[in-house]
Amino acid sequence: PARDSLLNVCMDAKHHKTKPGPEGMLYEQCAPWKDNACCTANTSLEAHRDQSNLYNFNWDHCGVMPPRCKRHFIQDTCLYECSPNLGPWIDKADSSWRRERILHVPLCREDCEQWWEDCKDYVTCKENWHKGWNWATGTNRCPWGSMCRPFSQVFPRPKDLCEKIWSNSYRYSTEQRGSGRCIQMWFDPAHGNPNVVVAKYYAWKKR
Ligand code: FOL
Repeated sequence: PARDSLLNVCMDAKHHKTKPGPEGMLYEQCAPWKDNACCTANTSLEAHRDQSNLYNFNWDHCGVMPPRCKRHFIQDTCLYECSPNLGPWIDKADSSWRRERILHVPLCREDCEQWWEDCKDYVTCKENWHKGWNWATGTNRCPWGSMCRPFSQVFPRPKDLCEKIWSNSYRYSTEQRGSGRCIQMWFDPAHGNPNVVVAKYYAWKKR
């Protein structure tokens, strides 16, 4: 595809807008994207709720997820739903709930490592959180026969967490925050969105 078609775009998925644009207000952790976003204000609010109506996903499937861990999942949801800078990694998805997905987005090492550090004492029963849950009650519960184990066992290294949890949405990048070579889940919008230049770099590098 033309390289420009990889920039400033939204994936064709469950809650994404068709095109990015400004949103007057985005909720808390999603606010960094408010000047140009693929999410609506309502999606940004739902991203902060337990059992949100986005995917009816229950973070607390093995007991209550501590807030310092949950904030990373909220931030991941904000990036996934709101970022207009993931175009170089949009891929076809063969699933019932979205036509496109992201694949191998190079996540900055510090963002991945902090996510793992803050979640390593929490527990889960699954390595891939996209598939294989028991949805009989309307929300995801651990499938029969799976056991709740510490994150540090299910995901021995930060790379395992970031890559495996959402079916390779992310690739663990050894590049650092601020390098312009990796996508940041966390950023201070006072200095603009650092992922704009990262998308440009990979749009020219790819294909
Ligand atoms: N964050 C990132 N970075 N990438 C993502 O792809 C992503 N996806 C979600 C949330 N954050 C993300 C969406 N999460 C199901 C489970 C999780 C989910 C969306 C949907 C679900 O319904 N799973 C069914 C299978 C459905 C199907 O594939 O048709 C299951 O078997 O559990």
